[in-house]
Amino acid sequence: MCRIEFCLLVFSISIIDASTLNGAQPSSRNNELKQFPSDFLFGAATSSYQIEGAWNEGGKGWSMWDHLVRTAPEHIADNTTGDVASNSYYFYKRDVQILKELGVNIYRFSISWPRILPYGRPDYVNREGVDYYNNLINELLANDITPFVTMYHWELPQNLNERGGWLTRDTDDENIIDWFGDYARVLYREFGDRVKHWLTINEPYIHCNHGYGYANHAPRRSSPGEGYYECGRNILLAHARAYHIYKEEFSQGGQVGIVLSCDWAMPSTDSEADAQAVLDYFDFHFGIYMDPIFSPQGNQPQSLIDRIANMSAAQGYSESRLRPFTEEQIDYMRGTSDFLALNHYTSYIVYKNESVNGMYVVPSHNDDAQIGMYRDPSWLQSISPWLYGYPAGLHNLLVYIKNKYNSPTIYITENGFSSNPGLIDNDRVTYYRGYLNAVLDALDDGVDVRGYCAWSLMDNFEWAAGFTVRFGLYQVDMNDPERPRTPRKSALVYKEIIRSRVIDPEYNPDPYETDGSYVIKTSCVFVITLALLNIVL
Ligand code: PNW
Repeated sequence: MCRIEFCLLVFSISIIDASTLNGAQPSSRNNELKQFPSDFLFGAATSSYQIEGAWNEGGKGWSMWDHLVRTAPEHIADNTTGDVASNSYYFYKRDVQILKELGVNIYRFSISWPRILPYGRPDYVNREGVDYYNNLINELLANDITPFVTMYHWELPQNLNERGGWLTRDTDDENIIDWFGDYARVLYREFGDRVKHWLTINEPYIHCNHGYGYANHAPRRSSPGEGYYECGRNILLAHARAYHIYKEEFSQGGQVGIVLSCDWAMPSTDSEADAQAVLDYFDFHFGIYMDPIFSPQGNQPQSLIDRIANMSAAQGYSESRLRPFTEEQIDYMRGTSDFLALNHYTSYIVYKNESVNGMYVVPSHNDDAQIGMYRDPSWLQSISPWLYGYPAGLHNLLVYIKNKYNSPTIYITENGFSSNPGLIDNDRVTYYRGYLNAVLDALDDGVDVRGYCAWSLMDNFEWAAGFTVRFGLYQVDMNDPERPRTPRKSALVYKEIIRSRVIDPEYNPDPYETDGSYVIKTSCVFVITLALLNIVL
């Protein structure tokens, strides 16, 4: 009996501990009583390859990610694929239910290019793919949820990848700018009567850096000093093409924007060199994409153009590795975004580091930027090596964008934190509270930020990290064919913030209370443990 009581005690202490933990509330100001405006839009985000599954069903063609996971499976941390993922192709109604449960106003999802155009080109449209997104969009609208639709979240049709993809040249007869424009036209035609918020391309920096610079993502090219810039150049022109097609060929009354990622950077010391490193950080990560679209003069920052030209000349190139835009192209890109869709996750401390030179065998954009970066170990650390929480960084970034770019309309389209599986995700709760506080600070400072999407609605295929890293407000059991979605503590906290429009640091929900299966599972474990103990002892 005594043994059983001891076991019971240990067991109940562990439950109490887990459910009463409450994260600290980092906030630069006291926002506890402050409310989000009634028209501020809350949402959650996902992307097609990361959640849909049905990789070769419903008439879908191959994307370059389908190709990567079958030709280089060892490159994915746990050798997994997005073949099934959260299986949203079949369970999209359940996705809409959980969005409804959360009470969000908007859902940001992406359309898989090869699900609509299996071979990439519009001469063959896959009606089953169109039906899938029609069903999803209609289900969202029936539930009062506004779709924010990303046209391209890294799923280039493999067919177009093999024809040069993001490395084709705008002067080629066949090029990605035309291909992307033609694809965008199909999307406006099929869905534009109901979709009024279009996001053209997700994160040129991350896509080009990982896909064409350092070979971490599809199509795994290693060309950090040339291919990286070519990819970005094409993305800017392709985005502008999609924008012009919408404005010139359609009158659907919606808006079109681009999704840019930007983290915050602060100087390591108060030296002039480190102040320069901060300027360089923003030029090389953000200005390179932001200025051509959002600055009044257009084009990429002159400081960046000069730096890369000088570095290229010193390396023996006859022309800059950053190919210049023509005057016509500069005009074509300027002003082509009705809002900025901003993805933000983390911050860096940066310092001038000219000796990056030599770290890489070939020239690279990191080498061109001449900066070193690190984090303060006291920042909230996730399980992704690149992701540390520092909420003031978001506040600072939003104010920086307002001041530098004449106060564009901003939607935060991604912000989130990674963890291991488990429903008690106190660090994620701390992260979201901190970052939403930062948004309140920015609203106070007059930043025109109109909405916020948590990344992610649910666990999904985290690219080269496979399923080893979880970003979901909802946990997804990747071993269960039904892929049950279960709210984590962070989902319940986010839901309450959306409902009350206030961040209550005391609110401490218990996710297990909402999931009866936990009680059954833990009771079983308990009974089995007792039985085993009785046998052994
Ligand atoms: C974004 N970084 O990528 C993507 O849009 C999502 O598909 C992805 O799942 C999510 O963030 C989480 O990773 C990023 O290194 C990848 O700073 C890396 C970084 C930022 C964003």
